[in-house]
Amino acid sequence: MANALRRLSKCGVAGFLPQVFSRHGPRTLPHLVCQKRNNSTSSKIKVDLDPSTGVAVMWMQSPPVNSLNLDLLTEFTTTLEKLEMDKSCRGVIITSSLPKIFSAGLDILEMYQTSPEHCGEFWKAVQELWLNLYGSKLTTIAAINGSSPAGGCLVSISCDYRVMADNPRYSIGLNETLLGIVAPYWFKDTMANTVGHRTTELALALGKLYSAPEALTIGLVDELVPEDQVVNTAAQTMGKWLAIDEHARQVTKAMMRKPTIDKLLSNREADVHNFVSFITQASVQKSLGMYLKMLKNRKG
Ligand code: CO8
Repeated sequence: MANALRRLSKCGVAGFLPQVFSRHGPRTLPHLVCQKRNNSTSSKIKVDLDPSTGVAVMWMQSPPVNSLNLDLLTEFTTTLEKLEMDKSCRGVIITSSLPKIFSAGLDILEMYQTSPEHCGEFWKAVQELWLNLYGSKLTTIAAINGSSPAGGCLVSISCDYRVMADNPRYSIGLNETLLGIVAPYWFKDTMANTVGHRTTELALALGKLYSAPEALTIGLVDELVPEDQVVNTAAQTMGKWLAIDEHARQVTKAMMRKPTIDKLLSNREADVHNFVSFITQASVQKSLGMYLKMLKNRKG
């Protein structure tokens, strides 16, 4: 289990990393990334860390649609873990370097006509990403600069705050039922923790993809801004979050999220088993095949 997660998961309502606050102290972040350090470029994620503000920007850059395949999932988790351990980093903005797309969600090809062993490995990587992101002690903000269905929505709602491009063509939601599959309970829990039970029930049952304005109305995102201001607005918002007492914020986050995280932690293997036996069913594979075909036909 990742260090970051252990820290947040074990965090009670007292005594969580008091030195973090005293080391950094509250401060504001007026503007994004002017002096960058420790920047690294890997194949699917680019990281810009500004030590003067303590803010890193993670740019997903996996064309054509940032679909979360095993490589991207693994790199995402590793990158986040490194930032968690970097004492100069206090907040992460997650965004996309691709036009019009935040992330197309889980890569369907990882679940379609692959072996049960591969599906299991893939699902563990999905769990790992969520556990690390939802449980991160860092402040996390999604700068959603394009469409964000299914797993893309999960990444977004696992962050502390969401800024989305004000474009009705961009959509976000957990649309799993449209693929003939079922969002796992921890996807559902994360959504319910964000928008409430009844809205989640409707959203999941109907596989609803909300346009950006609709997403704002139901509280699925927190703020809409013009497309070219999404990352900068996220950075300004980050400044407000980083001005809060670090220890108090982290303990509060742990208090809100720990029960949801613990539910999966105590049940990980069964969750992998359930996923593999569900996704490898002939009827589910047929639905995925039809959905992939529909995506291709839509082009023509
Ligand atoms: N996985 C794999 N390939 C994808 C995916 C994906 N999620 N999304 C798009 N692609 C492929 C397309 O098939 C296409 O391939 P090709 O070029 O070979 O024809 C290519 O990416 C480009 O796609 P588009 O032409 O559709 O690109 P657009 O810019 O027109 O549209 C969208 C981008 C809006 C993202 C659109 O591609 C889309 O709607 N994609 C599908 C999104 C989706 O429904 N994702 C759900 C994934 S499932 C998930 O995340 C949670 C699963 C939980 C499982 C639980 C089971 C128990």
